[in-house]
Amino acid sequence: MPSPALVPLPADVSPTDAAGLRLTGAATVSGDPGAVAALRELVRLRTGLDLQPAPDGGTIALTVTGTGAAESYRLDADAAGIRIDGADAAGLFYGVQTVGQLIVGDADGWTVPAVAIDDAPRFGYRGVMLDVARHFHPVETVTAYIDRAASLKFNHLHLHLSDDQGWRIELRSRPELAARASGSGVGGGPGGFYTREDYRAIVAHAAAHHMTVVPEIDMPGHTHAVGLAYPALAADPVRDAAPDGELPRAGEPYTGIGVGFSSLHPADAAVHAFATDVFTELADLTPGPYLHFGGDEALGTDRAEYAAFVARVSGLIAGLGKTPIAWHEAGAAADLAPGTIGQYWSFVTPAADAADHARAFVAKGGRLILSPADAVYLDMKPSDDFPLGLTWAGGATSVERAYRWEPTDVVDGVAEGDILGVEAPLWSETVRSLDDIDALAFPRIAAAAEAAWSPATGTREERTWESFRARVGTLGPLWTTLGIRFPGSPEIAWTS
Ligand code: TNX
Repeated sequence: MPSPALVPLPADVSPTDAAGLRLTGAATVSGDPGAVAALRELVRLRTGLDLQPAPDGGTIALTVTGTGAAESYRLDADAAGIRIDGADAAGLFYGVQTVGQLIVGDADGWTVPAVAIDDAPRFGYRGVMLDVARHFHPVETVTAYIDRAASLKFNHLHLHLSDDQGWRIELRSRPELAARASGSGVGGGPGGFYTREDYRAIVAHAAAHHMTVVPEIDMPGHTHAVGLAYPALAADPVRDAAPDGELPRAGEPYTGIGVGFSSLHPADAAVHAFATDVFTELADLTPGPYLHFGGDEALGTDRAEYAAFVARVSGLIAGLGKTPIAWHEAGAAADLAPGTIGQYWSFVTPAADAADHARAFVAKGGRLILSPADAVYLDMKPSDDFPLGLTWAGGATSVERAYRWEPTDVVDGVAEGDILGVEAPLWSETVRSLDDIDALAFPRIAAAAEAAWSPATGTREERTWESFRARVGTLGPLWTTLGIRFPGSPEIAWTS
């Protein structure tokens, strides 16, 4: 019996020769109310069938057992029915997502093959990042991306909420940010921001899909927009990295895609008061354990002042009871708060100081989130002729390149236990809509999901590019019914 095609590959799949379940409108579903609702919705979208809820003993029985590894589940399917036992609500939710991928249609209707699956994630942090600063994306786009990511068993949504081009969240303590620094984006345009209620709605939608929101306010660089609201806090633009050659002007919106020219005055008391207000309010709005403070590409900031600044901000966040996260450059700061998480964004083969900076987080009791840009930066073009995306991370990133890397092989001296997880960022310089998001993210987001969830490469027969390529090709019909406008990547043989 061939294994059913699942992405991310489960820890253990045992197909059996027995007949599978014929799924009809007569099937019933019972158990945990949240999981019952999620399964009914998924089956309705995929098949049009309206499964009837039953008090107990349904054809499909969904249970939270309260024992076993976090986020794990056991799934047994045969001709009589399907039983899913989740260790916790998240594990049960992931079992339901697996059912969504198991359903196959033919001329006679819908079937779930007979199978036994024991599944648990490799990493506890499985993230996607959406840049809502370069182009603002409304709440309904963010919630749609949450739905997509959760279906692939991602459990963190990192929101890049501020950058040179705009500030995207309303804060009571600093009202000028939303009022004066949010009205534009790359290429001009209307910009936008989330009200506190919008942000809470995103957090709630994420939580309902077992995802934790990780908000990022990037500093001391990537802060040109702060100067539109609070001119005294921002240094004059110092370095022209804009491809069109135009140096941004202090106090005027920046609509280009250059990086590295902006900085807050890192040693000013007024800047520290600003950072305190911003992260205190963000901590208050955010139930999750992490606050990300950026720290990347502060090319115009004095090195010693940069180190003192990121150390201070990491301590501020730790003092608020949250775990700080920073891009790996912040590893250069000797006094970073112990336990700060580093987000590695160099290549699969580290460039320059990146590996040293990454190891510095581990040396201080922190762990790493791996986002190697030449593998999992979803904003890279998938092929040279693709209309959207960038190419700086070693040229176009094929699906194969997105798949073929192993987390423990990236930074020497960093072991499995030093890795908190894997995150696939989507920067939005060229991304204006949900269609653009789908076009760049899919199908490579599924490769990132497998790096984050599935057993290490080389430990399972099916944990290979050849297997992945075949498995992901079968998800086309499911993705289509979920409304995902994925491009027909020529590297994949799609099932129609
Ligand atoms: C680098 S990755 C950046 C972003 C850009 C991205 C474009 C990182 C920490 N900084 O500012 O949007 O490249 O791919």
